Parts: sequence; C-alpha cells; structure tokens
Amino acid sequence: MEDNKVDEADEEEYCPTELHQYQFGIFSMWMFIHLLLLQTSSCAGDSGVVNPCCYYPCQNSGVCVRFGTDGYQCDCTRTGFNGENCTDPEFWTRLRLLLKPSPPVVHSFLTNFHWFWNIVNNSFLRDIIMRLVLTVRSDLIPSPPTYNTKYGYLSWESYYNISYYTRLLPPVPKDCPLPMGTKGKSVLPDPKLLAERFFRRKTFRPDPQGTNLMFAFMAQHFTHQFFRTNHDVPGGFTKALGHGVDASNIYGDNLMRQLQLRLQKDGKLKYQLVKGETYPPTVSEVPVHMVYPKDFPPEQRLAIGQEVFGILPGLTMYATIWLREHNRVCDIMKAEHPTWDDEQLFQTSRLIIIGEIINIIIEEYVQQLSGYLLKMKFDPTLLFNARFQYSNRIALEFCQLYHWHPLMPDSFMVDGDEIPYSQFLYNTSLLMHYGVEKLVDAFSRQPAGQIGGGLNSHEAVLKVAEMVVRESRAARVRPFNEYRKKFNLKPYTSFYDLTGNTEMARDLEELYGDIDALELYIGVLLEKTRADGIFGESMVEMGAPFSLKGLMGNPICSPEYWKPSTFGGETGFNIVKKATLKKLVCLNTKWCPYVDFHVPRNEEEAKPKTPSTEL
Ligand code: ISF
Repeated sequence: MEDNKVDEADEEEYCPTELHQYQFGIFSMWMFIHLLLLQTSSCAGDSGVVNPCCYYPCQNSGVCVRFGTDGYQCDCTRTGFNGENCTDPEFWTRLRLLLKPSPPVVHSFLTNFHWFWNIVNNSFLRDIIMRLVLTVRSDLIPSPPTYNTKYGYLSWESYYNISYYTRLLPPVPKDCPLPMGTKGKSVLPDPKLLAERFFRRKTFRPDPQGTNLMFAFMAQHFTHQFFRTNHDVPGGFTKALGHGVDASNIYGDNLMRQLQLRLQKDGKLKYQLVKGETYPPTVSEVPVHMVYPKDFPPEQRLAIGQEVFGILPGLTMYATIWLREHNRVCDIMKAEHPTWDDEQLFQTSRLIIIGEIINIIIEEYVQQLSGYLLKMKFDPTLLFNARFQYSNRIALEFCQLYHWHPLMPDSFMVDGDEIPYSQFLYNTSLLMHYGVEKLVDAFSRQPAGQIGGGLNSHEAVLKVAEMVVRESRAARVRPFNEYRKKFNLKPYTSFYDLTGNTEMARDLEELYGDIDALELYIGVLLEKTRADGIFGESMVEMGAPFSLKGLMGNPICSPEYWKPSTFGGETGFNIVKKATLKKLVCLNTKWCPYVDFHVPRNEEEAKPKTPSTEL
C-alpha cells in the first residue's frame, strides 16, 4: 500500500501537455524501489529479476526493448519525443501539444453551436472538417499492423498471419510479477463478481442520445462480419479473415458457404417465399452450418451468411433486408448488363452492397453514435490527397470495446405484444409472423439502453461481460490507463476520477487495488458517461480510430476502385453514394414503416404507420 501512495503522487502530476515534465527523476527512483521490492518476490522471472518493460516505462508510444537481464531501452523513433523514456517533446511536438484542444473541448464544440454547424454543413467547411476527423482518427492506427497476442514485438509472422487479431499494444509480458504488470493485486477479481456488482441492471436506463433497437441490431449485425473470435483455440485468433467490411455476414466467409447460399442465377442469393415475401432459405434447402439449439427442426433453421444470426429476430430481420437488397441490385444490374454472367452480376452487386453498408454506417450509424452536429459524410475522395493506407486489420482491443450489451432492453415490444427473452431468442417464426415492416417499426421506436456507466446489462446478457473479461485476461490485455495514454488521454489518477461515483470507486479500489491495474473493458464501461451521452470519453476516443480506419481502409474507397465501372456504371455507383437506411428498408418492403437509428423525435414521427403509408 505504501508503494501505491507513492505511485499516485507521481501520477497526479501527469498531463499530456506536460509530458516533458514527467518527472524522470521520481520515475527512476520509483522504478528502483519497485525493482528492489519485486526482485525478491516469488513471481519474478526465473532469474529473480523483473523484466523492466513490465513497468511500461516508455511513454508516448515509445517501444520498450529489454537489454541484458535488467536493462531496457525505449525506442522513441518518430514519436516526437526524446529521452530515456520518450518523455522530452521535440519543439514541434511541444507546440502541437500546446495548441491541441482536449477531447472534452472538441466534443463540446462538436455537440453545441447549432448555428455554426448549420453553416459548416452547407459549405466547403464540411469536407474540411470531415477529412480532419478521418485523418486524425486513422493516424492513431498503425498500418501495416504490428503486434498480436503471441508477438509483443514486430515479427513477420504477426504481419503475415491474418488468423490473428492484431493488437495496438503488445500483451503484458509473460514474465511480469503481477497479472497487469507491476501494479495491483496478485489475483484479479472474479469476472462473475465484476459482472454482478458493476454490470447487472437494476432498472433500465435508456440511452440519453435516443438510440433505439434498430441501431442495436445493426451494431450486432454489422460487427459480426469482422468480430468472429475463434474460441476453439486460445491466443486471440479470428475466423473472419476479411478484416473489415466484407459483407461476409451476408455471403458467408468462405467460398463453399457462399456457393451454397447463391442461387447461381442472375447473381442472386437463394431465398424462400412466404406469403409472397422473400426470406432467407432454410437449411433444408441450403445445407450450411447454422448455430441453433439441439433438436431445432431444419425447416425452421434459416440459412444465413453468418452462422450465429439465428439467435435473434433482429438479426434475421437485417439478414432478410440485405438479402432482398442484394437481389434487387442484381435485377438492376441485369437490366443494364444483360450479357453479364451470374458471377459478374454477383460480384458487382456485392461491391455495391459493401458500399451501401459503409455509407449507412458512416452517415447514419456513426452520426447517431457520435451525437455530433457535424453532418457525417461518406466520400472516399476526401482522402485521395491525404496520407492513408487502404488496408485494415481488426484489433483485439476493438473487439473488446465493441461489446455493447447494455443496449439490450428488458423485453421486446412488437405490434402491441411484449415479448420476453425466452420467446425472442432463436425464434425464427417471429420474423415471418410480423413481417419485416412491423419489426423495423417496432425496433425503431423502442429505446436501447445506455452503454456506459455500469449497472445496465440485462440478466440475459450478463454472461457476456464475464466472458469479455476472461478473454482479456487470457490475451493479457494491458491496463486501461496504458490505453488511455496510447490514445493521448490523461491516465486516471483514482477510481473516483474514473467513475465519479463513490460507491463504485470504493468497490473497484478494493478489488483492483490500483487504478493502473484496472482492466481495459471494465474501465471503458464504468467510466462516467458524458453529459447526456451514450458512454464516456474513452469509448469514442479509442473506438472511433479503429472504426473509421476499418470503414475507409476498405478497398472500394481507394482511388483504383472508387469509380462508376467498379459498380457496373453510374446507376450502381449512385446506389452506393445515395444509400440510406430508409431506402434500404423501404425499397424492399410492401409499406414503409418508421425507420431510423433514433427513437421518434416528434409527434409526427411518433404517429403509428399503417400499411398504406407511401415511401
Ligand atoms: S465504434 C465507434 C466508437 C467506438 C466504437 I467500439 C464508432 O464507430 C465511432 C466512429 C466515429 C465517431 C464516433 C464513433 C466520431 C465521428 C469521432 O470520430 O469522434
């Protein structure tokens, strides 16, 4: 405990703009004391010497390399900092840090001053600011990718083997004396206890930004194309080798599955007709592997690109919408290109679908999530004169952060019926019973839960939080505060500083012992939320770079691909450029329901829609 006090005193003075003053003297003394204390500890490596990189001595993205047994060097190359621990800023770095506004200032600017954003959104300034958002965020993501769960140093294997998720920070070295490095307790808190104490919902807290279930299911449907952790083997492996927006959740993630799902005619996907409407086929007709409960009859198992999407009607609903959209696009392509074979129609339509996904995610989904008054713009040409790599590798940390289960409500309200989880999960007949229109309408009206702030996870999803924590330990994910620093955020100095809640802070302190030993996922979810925000600062500052890099790093956004011919001509190109959530739904349904990522904002929107409502 004595040591912890010393640590906290150190860190209290820590501030990004004062990095250069990061008391190197005190820091080395602190390291020395710790080395003395820990060298005698039984946890230290075989040699009895603690790996100095376990102290995370290198600041500002400097790379720690161990030399000899107890030595280390920080490689500060191109960090903009110098000195033993990369703490002395170069002149331009100092100036940049001095001028750079802090995230809360930027956020408050982006969410206030309507008059200002009205001007920006209707002028050339929109492009300039959008380009700035994209480049500033993407610059935080190393490209080509660097580490993975096996390799905490650069290696050809970690670059080349795409079966791994990449990592922004290397794992906690295996020979560290404590699970999180050199701070905190020797045993991390029980994941079940963490879930019960900090995540279990007391009463449903709706997201103050007005996010709805249409958004929540889009989040799940969208992310499950690139988050497919391979649980058969430990080590941070993924089954999603596309590493981004490849629409594998629609088309399957391997050629065998894709060919099964395809009609092999006119580029289309197989489907079944129920009451004259198109739905995904069943596994009786399309024998692909789908995850369903044992004894679930084959004629009720829907066959979808992503094998887990049978679990929720919200996901089968999106699968149906995208299936109809793909086939609709195929018809348009075929009409313009009657000579094209099935293959070309399929491949071109797939690129159009990928373009539509990216457009809707940036212009509507990210818009809703960010709460910004800047009108998001999907325009790949914004980056054509910028330094930007068109490639992407999904990171394990991104996967950790993107577990947004607090979005899930207590039960589902559809067409006046209240459906509990027990009747919702794996219920494929709900979709055909209500039809896409009524489900979209219902999900667009029902509020989703606030993601951040804790105590908002429904019992049905509580196990997920537990699993995320177990996975992060198996993968030796570094402490939350190390990620704060990596994303240019000030590390938190106490649990109260993080949560703004005395009771939660006390419990966390008791369980972790040291704020610098707090785990990434727990920190990001329990961080105090922004005023009327869906989550805290860290989720956006850490997640947005991965997200935007993944969206814009897609090959279709590159100068070589971003042209009409790629999408079968101007018609296809325009489908991509003008895609909206509303069109996606309403061009594929009999009547147009209320459709948005936000619950109704006014009485007009709140009015019930009927089958007669026109587009
Ligand atoms: S995904 C995500 C944020 C956190 C996760 I996990 C986004 O998709 C996101 C992307 C961009 C922005 C907000 C959220 C905005 C534009 C920003 O960059 O600040």
